[in-house]
Parts: sequence; C-alpha cells; structure tokens
Amino acid sequence: MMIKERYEAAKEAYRAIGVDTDAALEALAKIPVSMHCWQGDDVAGFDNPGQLSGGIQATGNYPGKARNPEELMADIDEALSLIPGKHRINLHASYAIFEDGEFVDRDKIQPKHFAKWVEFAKERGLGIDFNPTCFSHPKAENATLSSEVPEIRKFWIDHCIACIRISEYFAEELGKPVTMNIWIPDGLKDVPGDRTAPRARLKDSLDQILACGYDRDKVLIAVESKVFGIGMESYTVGSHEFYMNYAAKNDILCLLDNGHYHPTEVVSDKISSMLLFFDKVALHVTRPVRWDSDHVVLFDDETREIAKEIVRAGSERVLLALDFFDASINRISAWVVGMRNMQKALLYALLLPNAELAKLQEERNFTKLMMLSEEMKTYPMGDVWNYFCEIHGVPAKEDWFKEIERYEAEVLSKRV
Ligand code: RNT
Ligand code: ZN
Repeated sequence: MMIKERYEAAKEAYRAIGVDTDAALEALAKIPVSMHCWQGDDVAGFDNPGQLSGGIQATGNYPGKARNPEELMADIDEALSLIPGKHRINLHASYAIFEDGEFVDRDKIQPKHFAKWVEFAKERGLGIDFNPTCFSHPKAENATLSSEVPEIRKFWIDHCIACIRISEYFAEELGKPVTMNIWIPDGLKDVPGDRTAPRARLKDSLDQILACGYDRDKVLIAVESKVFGIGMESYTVGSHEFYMNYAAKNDILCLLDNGHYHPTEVVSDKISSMLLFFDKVALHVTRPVRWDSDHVVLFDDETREIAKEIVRAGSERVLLALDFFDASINRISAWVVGMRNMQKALLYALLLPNAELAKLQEERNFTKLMMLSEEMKTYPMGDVWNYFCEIHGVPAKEDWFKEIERYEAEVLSKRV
C-alpha cells in the first residue's frame, strides 16, 4: 500500500473516535521547533578555542563534527532537509562569526558578527532564537552574573546587554520575535557559607540587564534554572524558585529544561501551573539519563506528556526548543532523530481524543480514561506521520537515513 492509501485508512480509524487527522496535520505544520545549533559541534562555538565549561559536558568522539561556520551551516541544512515543516534555529553568542584575524570579546559583540546567520536564516525562511554564552570563557571560571568580583559581573552584564541588541537585530531583520534565554552555570561544589549573597547579586545583574531598554514585542527574555551542574553539585545560584519568582515579578519568561529538575520531578506537570500565571512558557526539551546528560530526545513517555500539555494549552503559548548534545553518534542523525521525535510526540498528542479524555476525567470515569488512553497507543499514528513527511517533501519512515550515510561517506568522513 502506498503512503497515501495507508493515510486514508488511518484517517478512517481516527475518525471513528472523533479525531480529525487532516486538522492534526495542519496544526503540526504550524508548530515550529527551535533547533539548537550546538548539537553540530559539541557546544564548541567559534569564538574561543578553550574547553567546554560550566558543568555541562558533551561525551563521545564520533568523527565529523563541524569545525567552522561553513561546516556547521552545511550540517544544519542537511538536518533540516530531513525534518518536515518550517522551524527556527537557536544560536549561542559563542557562534559569532568574525572577519579573518578579528577577535571581539563577548562584552563587545555586535549584530554584524551575526550577519551571516541572518543571511542563512533569511534564505531558508527560518526564525532565530538566541542565548548569551556565560560559559567556556576565561572570565567564567568561577562565576558570571553572580560573581563577587565587580569587573567580572560587569563583563557578563555587558555581554547579556550586547546579546539583547543582537536579538533585536534578528527580530528586525527576520520580522519575527526572538526568544533570548539566559542560562548561567554559577554554583558551588560544596556546602555554601552564604546562599543569599550570590543570589542577590544575580538579581541585581538581571535588573541591570532588563533596564537597558529593549522592545518587549521583539525580544522575549527567558531565564533558565538548574538543579546542579558537574562540579556544582551542592548549590546553583539560578535555582527554579529564584527564576520563577524573578520572571513573574519582572514579566519575563521562565524557561523549563526537563533535564534540570530532580529525577522524579517532571516538566510535563509544571506547564499547566506556569500557564495559569504566565502568558507563555519556554521549554528546552532534552533527555536526562540519571543526570542532566542531554541525550537525544526520544519518542518516550515524558516527551509525549510534554507534547500533550503543549497541544492542550495551545501551542502558541509554548516556545519550544530542543537542547541536547551527543558526540557519540552521527551528530546530524542526532538532530534529525530528536527533531522528528519531538514532532511525532506533538502529532501523537494532536491525534488524541483530548476533549473526550478531559470529559472522562470530569466524570471521574477513570476506568474508561485509562482504557482509551492505552488503546490510543496502538492507533496507526505512523501512517499519519509518514503522510506528513510526504506532503512536506522529506523522506518518510527510516528512509531518511540513507542520506545520512551518504553525507557521512562523502562529507563528514573527509573532516580529518
Ligand atoms: C545547560 C543548559 C543550557 C545549555 C545550552 C548550551 O545545562 O541546559 O541551556 O545546555 O544553552
Ligand atoms: Zn537547557
């Protein structure tokens, strides 16, 4: 049977339980996922030859990682050619592109250092999201926005303000708002002598950053908390309570990374609470395996639960980005698997009889709620997904992997 015929059969099966597959496909096409550039080069960036720091780690040594802007852009193109729909790219400040021999430190970077990215995004109709890079830098060895050293703290405040200017530039050039997410690694390995002072300094730094004056319609500033980092196991300055309160009081966004909470605490259960108090919430979808390991996003239970919350809340209220960096497998395949899985999870959620499930809960008919939720797991979603790939001109099923193998043989393997 052809993809289209299988889709028609699936459509009937879903129609019988009141689910409109055509509407689901239309809705899915309208949900952009921000694809993080840093999967392509193990979070190395271009502005600093040093090691990745800040308590995060890309493990593995798979050959072929992108070594410069041209290679990274080519790899992003390769990945996007295998992912259905129109998306966004998520850049870090460390991906600034300098002219030959030029070096500009992070507190002085300017929009022109991202002109090539704007050109790249424009040609492909992509949106851009942005992140200050407060790690992998000599001045980030101890602390950044919470530093006890005034010059260091000033340097990172200036960096974040420079990043707001660059975000405004992206928004103006592309005509689409930019999410600018601030994450800092600041924390302590062992029991603190003072938990308050660093947090008070972080609060003051953020106040200074927001006071720079920017267009809130163009730049959506988010803050990302964390529970711990490697070498910072005992105390994280930017904890969840810190940022949730800061964001609420200052009318900015809270970003929830599902690798940044205690292992049995789930982001899927936080979204509905956040959205009762905030207009929007930002997400970093990742896969923490025992710790914040940033494994590739799978089509697993928590990704599906997150997707259900997005679909039920209205996808325009959730700014959806991915955040993982696996250096142990083909990096482009990692991107494609993670992006397609996020989309599959969204499709899965769109193909649920959500109104019926909510009604069963209100009626306290938990027997039928469980039965129907479980039966939905073996409905022919794959046939709907394959049709989505076909109408968006990308290979269905596992067929995209042939292209990964070709690209690895012809391009990645030559990068030595
Ligand atoms: C780190 C945070 C942060 C980074 C990226 C590179 O734990 O999740 O979002 O992964 O900004
Ligand atoms: Zn993150």
